[in-house]
Amino acid sequence: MSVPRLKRTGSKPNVGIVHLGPGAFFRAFNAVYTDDAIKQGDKDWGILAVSLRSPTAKDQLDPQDGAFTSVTLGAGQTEYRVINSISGVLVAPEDPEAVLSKMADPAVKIVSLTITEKGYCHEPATGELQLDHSDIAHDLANPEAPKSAIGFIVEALARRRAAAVAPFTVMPCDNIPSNGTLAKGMVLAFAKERESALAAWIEENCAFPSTMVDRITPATTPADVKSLEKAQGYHDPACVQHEPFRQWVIEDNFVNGERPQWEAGGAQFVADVDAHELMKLRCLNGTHSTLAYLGYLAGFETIAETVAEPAFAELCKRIWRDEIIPTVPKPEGEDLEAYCDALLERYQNPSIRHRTWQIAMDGSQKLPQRLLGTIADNIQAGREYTCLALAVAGWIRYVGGVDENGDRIEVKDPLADKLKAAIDGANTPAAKVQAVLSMKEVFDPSLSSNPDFVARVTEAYEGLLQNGALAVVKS
Ligand code: CS2
Repeated sequence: MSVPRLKRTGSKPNVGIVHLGPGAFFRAFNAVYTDDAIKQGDKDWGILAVSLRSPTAKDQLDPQDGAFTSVTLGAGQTEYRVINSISGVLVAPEDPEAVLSKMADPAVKIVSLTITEKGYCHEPATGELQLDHSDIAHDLANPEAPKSAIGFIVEALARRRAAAVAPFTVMPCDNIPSNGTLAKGMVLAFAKERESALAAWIEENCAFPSTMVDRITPATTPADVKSLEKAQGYHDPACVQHEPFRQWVIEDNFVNGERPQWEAGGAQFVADVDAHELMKLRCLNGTHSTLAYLGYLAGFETIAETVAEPAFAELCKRIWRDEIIPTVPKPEGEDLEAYCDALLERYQNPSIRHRTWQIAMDGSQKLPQRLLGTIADNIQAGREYTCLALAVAGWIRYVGGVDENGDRIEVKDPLADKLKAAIDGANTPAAKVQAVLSMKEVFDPSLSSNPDFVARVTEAYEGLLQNGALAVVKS
């Protein structure tokens, strides 16, 4: 017997937000908070979700009128909730004009982003816009049919300016420090290439709040869709599975102060997000990436399986205590030790199957803010960073593309080919490490020329080659 499809009941909220990047994280996070706000009476904050690449989200959500299921996986219990905040989905490459005209619509007040680190088209080590990035070059040549998020934002803002409409707020929700400042820098650099008066108008009138976002959300698998079918009796390929925890800290900086009451879902509005973001990036994402590379190499499929090995749990505790917490200024209202204790429990949640391979993706874009800044701070303060150096070595070992059994690793990274060529082109372990560390896209020269840093990463890399990740972490 075929299972019926999930279908929206009730009307769609009016669109007030265009969101770029309608993946699992957005659905488990922004869409849920916005649903909370709409339920409290914010009727004009429906979301138009825009995919910049694949039609998958549209294909999944359209037959359901935008409704989907958020599945909360607690350690012992599962909760299901249908989310109704998405009013429509567009696929940008199919019709860029439809996207631009919605973004230019005066009813749209916010453009939010979950486009991953690489979506900002910046150089990870320096934060500069990559003018030679193929999408950026394309969008400068074809401003009315853009491909990149930055190209869409600038063209839509140009149209609003021409029509004497106030700009929207640009709200990035990716794991990058000061993500509002970064997005602003990319938008202004791109706009300047087009017209300096446009850049000046954006600078004067637009707002780019920084945000800290947090909810562990593995990619949805066919097995997840099946188990939802079993539990709820309907088919919903757009469903998302996530942990109970969620935290959203937002800089309260919106054009004309217009925004939904995301407080309804527990969002915190603060004057300065940076300390919260630093805590989250270094404590959570820093250890996540460490566990992803070393855990994958040790043969573990998920984070929960990795930290079930006591040596990996101990590695996390040690790295937090000795190498991360000392570098993090305490954000208001947080207790760093308690935060990290809670993190380990979140990682241990056996219901969350977060693959080490998924987190290992795009390391070249993630390392600077997750690990390298922490290492640089420790070097400056004369502190330990042995475990962080091991994490960097784990990444270099991983992007070499061959695992400890000699099998191929499917490395997903914009710099994958370059990394592999650097590693394969060198003969000794030390030369391989040196070849990767000299990649300026990732490593600031002040770090990669530090002899102590080079020596520690090399030593750790040699240890991984000789003994394997599990033995190294256990030692
Ligand atoms: C993870 C994050 O995939 C990754 O790189 O570290 O997506 C992580 O799960 C989230 O930042 C948690 O909020």
